Amino acid sequence: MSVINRKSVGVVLLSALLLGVLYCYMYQPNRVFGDVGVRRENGRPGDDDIAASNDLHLVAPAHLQYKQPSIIHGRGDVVTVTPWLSPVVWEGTFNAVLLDSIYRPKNISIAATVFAVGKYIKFLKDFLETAEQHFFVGFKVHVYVFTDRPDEVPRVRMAAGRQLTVRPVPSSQRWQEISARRMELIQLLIEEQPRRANSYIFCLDVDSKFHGRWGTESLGGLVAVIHPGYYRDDRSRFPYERRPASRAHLAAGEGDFYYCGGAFGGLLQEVHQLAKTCRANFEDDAKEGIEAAWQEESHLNRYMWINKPSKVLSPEYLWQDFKSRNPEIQIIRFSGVIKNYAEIRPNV
Ligand code: UD2
Repeated sequence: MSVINRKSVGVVLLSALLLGVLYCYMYQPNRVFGDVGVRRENGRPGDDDIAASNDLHLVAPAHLQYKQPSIIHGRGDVVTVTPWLSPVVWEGTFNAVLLDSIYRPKNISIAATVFAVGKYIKFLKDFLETAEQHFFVGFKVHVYVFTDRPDEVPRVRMAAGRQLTVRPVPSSQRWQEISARRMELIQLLIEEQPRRANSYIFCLDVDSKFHGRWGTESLGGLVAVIHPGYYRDDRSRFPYERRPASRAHLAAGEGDFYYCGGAFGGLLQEVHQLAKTCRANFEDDAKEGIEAAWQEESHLNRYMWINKPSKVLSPEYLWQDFKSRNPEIQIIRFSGVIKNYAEIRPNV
């Protein structure tokens, strides 16, 4: 073997050795998941060869004490689980301290979209101020305001870890278009976001105020809110799109609940799928001259009939100020203000 060949073999062997050392260093379990020094009692991913999903794995602090949960006593006046076994969130069904302790170490981030086009800008101040008091307090929140009046966006003091971004959008002469175009803009916003686990988004109506806690209990893959106007009704009375020609249509005997278009959310990837599908169906309907009865709300209801939400929020999460409170509504967390449609909409 020549001197040069010997040198090459030496270099190759040395490189292989270095790569081996590097591989062992990177793939020691505790290093990958970054929990060096954490005791094994919490069973975090990293302690085993197979990692658990960060979202599904709910780790509580070791010494947290809270009221004993009961398996036989609970809310007897409302249904707290759907037929496909997703929780329905009502006051009294969750422990806020426990949930916050579980989610805080996960470094979650919450985006919220809100549209304030035309005269609806006047609702923005109350929306933002009350969100500071009640919406994911103590967590990372990024509010995206879509408006055609960026200069009129109010300055609201936000706590550390919370921020606001204004996105200019064109004005419109039709309220139906403003409401429906939200799906497209939500889809595009999500496509810009970095792909990371534990990022959630909620899409909310601006003509509303927060009155009570809206926090980690609302987190889930795909999250729907029961519309306050129809939750005691038979489904034959739900205002679904009924014309078979529309891609939003639901036939008699179909549909679980009537969900509202004014609040929905979940993990970024789930809401992206929802927004993309509703937008495509809305646009394909439009090409055939059809607009669903309640625009994107109708498409959302069709979507949720096929793609069952993994968490359902009770009407506590979107009430309407003009409605008197029913006995099962122990707290109103978010509620639509009374408005004069003729005065604020661009068309009737
Ligand atoms: C219902 C839904 C709403 C939507 C609509 C059907 C609830 C509580 N509300 O509300 O989400 O599904 O039916 O289209 O479920 N907007 C503007 N400028 C306008 C008009 C609308 O910014 O000129 C935005 C604003 O964010 C508003 C949202 O669109 O909150 C919905 O419009 P709306 O509140 O007039 O619709 P409404 O009350 O019929």
